[in-house]
Amino acid sequence: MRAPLTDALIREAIDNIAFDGTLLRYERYGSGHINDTFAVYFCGNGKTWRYILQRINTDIFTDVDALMENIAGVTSYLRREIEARGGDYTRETLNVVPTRDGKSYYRDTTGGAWRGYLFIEGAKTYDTVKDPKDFYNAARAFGKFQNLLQSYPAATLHETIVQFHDTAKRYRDFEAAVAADIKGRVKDVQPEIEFVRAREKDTHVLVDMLASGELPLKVTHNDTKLNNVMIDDKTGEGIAVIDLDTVMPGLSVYDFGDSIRFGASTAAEDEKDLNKVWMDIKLYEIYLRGFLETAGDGLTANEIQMLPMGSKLMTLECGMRFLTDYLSGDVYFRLHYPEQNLDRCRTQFKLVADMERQWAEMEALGKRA
Ligand code: ADP
Ligand code: GN1
Ligand code: MG
Repeated sequence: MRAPLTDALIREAIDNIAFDGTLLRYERYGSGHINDTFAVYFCGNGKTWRYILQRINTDIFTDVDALMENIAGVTSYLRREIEARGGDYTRETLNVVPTRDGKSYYRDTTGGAWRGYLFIEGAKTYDTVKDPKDFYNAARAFGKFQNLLQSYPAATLHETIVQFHDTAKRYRDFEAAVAADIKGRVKDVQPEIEFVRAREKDTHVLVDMLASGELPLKVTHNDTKLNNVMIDDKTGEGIAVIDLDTVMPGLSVYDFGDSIRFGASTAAEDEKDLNKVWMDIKLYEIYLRGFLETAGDGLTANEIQMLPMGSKLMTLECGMRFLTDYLSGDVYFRLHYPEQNLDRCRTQFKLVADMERQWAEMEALGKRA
């Protein structure tokens, strides 16, 4: 378990990372569910600037050396690619700020692990699609990222979370949580449990295709939500793909699908009013177009055909994970209120049902593309 976050602990981390300038203040930042993220403000010579400081979730990422080795490898590779194209690597990828003794992260006195990043300025992440153009540009950014990573030496990557998107294993974890029922919540979520059980067979489809060689194993991002891509304030382009903790070998169709799960929804991930939650087929079409423009050449016919299934299974898996966490006493995802995981799981299942309703159209869009 991670120690409670105190000002003293945050200050200790700030003091030990080689940030420039005189510290002004820090604040919680962003809406990620996993790490503790802060913006830290500094000044000097009449200017102010900021960095990102993160306490890594070591309950989830237990091998921080392996995790940071991946990040160092991927970011330095991307830096070379960006420089070769005349781009600005300080904005177009993450840049780790080392600790004062030259390491990639700082281990605090409670065992917590902290890292610093250059702050990517002049760009934002979005929690919902406000302008479809942003979603199109996010698609292009994730597609390009996926394409670039195809020449990355996969064998050097550590698996930071084992079987992260093994949907069949996620199903078994869900059944184990139902059987254990440690919080006595099973009785309250029967419709949700039945929803998942009715789709047990689906959870095998893509992992089976991977096992049989019908789908290739690629280096993928594995957490392609809209708020993991920085959209440039001026150009609207997806300038940088961030949150690289889960870059690992995986399925390209899951990277596509996770973006659809989050960004093609008409409502927030924790919307309570399910009448507001739909999968917007127009947003699906827009994302598909952007993704195929940049990643399309590297995709096989089977991958393109399985994009709808990738979308449905990433959404089902995420719903199962929220439900499993709810049944297990909310130990994984950060909560802002008590029943949030239940609300989150319900939106995901509503989206799955809505994808099933629009299945023929989703498939037809892929064929026309
Ligand atoms: P989590 O794993 O908890 O989702 P992220 O790495 O995605 O953590 O960071 C959370 C949020 O912080 C992001 O959605 C983004 O808004 C912001 N963020 C992270 N890194 C940077 C950066 N280098 N520059 C600017 N904003 C960032
Ligand atoms: C987490 O870290 P963040 O908030 O970008 C989670 C994803 C889920 C997502 C659901 C390492 O993503 O797998 O899809 O929440 N990341 C991890 O919103 O588990
Ligand atoms: Mg994130």
